[in-house]
Amino acid sequence: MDFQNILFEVRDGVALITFNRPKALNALNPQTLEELARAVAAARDDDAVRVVVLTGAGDKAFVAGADITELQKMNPLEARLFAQKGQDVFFSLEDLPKPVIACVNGFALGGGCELAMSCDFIYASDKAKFGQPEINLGIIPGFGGTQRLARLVGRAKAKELCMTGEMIDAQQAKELGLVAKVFPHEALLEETLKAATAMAAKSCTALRAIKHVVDRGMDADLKTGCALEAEAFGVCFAGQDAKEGTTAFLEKRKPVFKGS
Ligand code: CO8
Repeated sequence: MDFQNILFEVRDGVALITFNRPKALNALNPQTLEELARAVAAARDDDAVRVVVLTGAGDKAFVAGADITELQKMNPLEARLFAQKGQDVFFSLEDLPKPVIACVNGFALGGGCELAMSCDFIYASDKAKFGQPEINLGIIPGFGGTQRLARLVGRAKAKELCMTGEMIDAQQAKELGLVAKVFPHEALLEETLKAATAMAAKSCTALRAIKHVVDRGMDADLKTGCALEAEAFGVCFAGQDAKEGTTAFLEKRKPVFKGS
């Protein structure tokens, strides 16, 4: 595949997408968003890909936001369309029927924090920093940040972070429920890939069902969410993986999931 701003590789069932503009701290320009959209589609269409990991090249940044050089030139319509484009691409990560892990190796600011929040969960380096500093540029988050941050950390904390532009470290982000696990910086990628590879060996039917039910259920009332769960639970039993998993347990052996 022809990419200039990202790296895309598939190994052991895991697609690793690396934002690769380290000189601009991996800031998202229109071309990078377009390449991300293509990489997500490639991961969706490739049965060999069972889990996706996003990370940033270099030692400093995951993604330091939308590219401010590009933002500075935009008129209102272009800004609106760029925000919509980013939101569409980030929704494609949420809609991907496979787990997506953000491996946050440094700054995750503005659009970078919004990108990480569009993933299923975040593993962070102990050097990572999170924030929505758009307020310091006279603008607001535009790639879903006001909405996803409020859903993840609560309304008041989200408003505080967006209104002050304050950066928080990985440990604070974990305490807020934004980050699932924090690793020593040097171990982050290896630990994330280890977890992703282990997840790739699990039932992709069940993984898909968990993602769908948690995401859709969060937008619904409890009874509707539980109804979705019961329906998806039944769907798991329509395939071979549920039979294999339960039989392997009773036969005291490791299950081999085929993804049905
Ligand atoms: N865009 C473009 N270039 C950037 C960005 C960025 N977001 N962040 C860093 N860079 C560049 C710097 O300009 C610098 O380039 P150069 O070497 O050519 O001068 C290089 O990366 C290294 O950066 P610094 O020298 O600033 O490195 P420091 O270690 O001193 O500081 C920081 C690191 C704190 C991360 C600092 O670079 C910074 O504050 N960056 C901007 C962070 C930010 O404000 N992000 C939010 C951007 S707005 C956004 O994301 C909105 C999303 C929704 C858009 C909706 C569409 C309209």
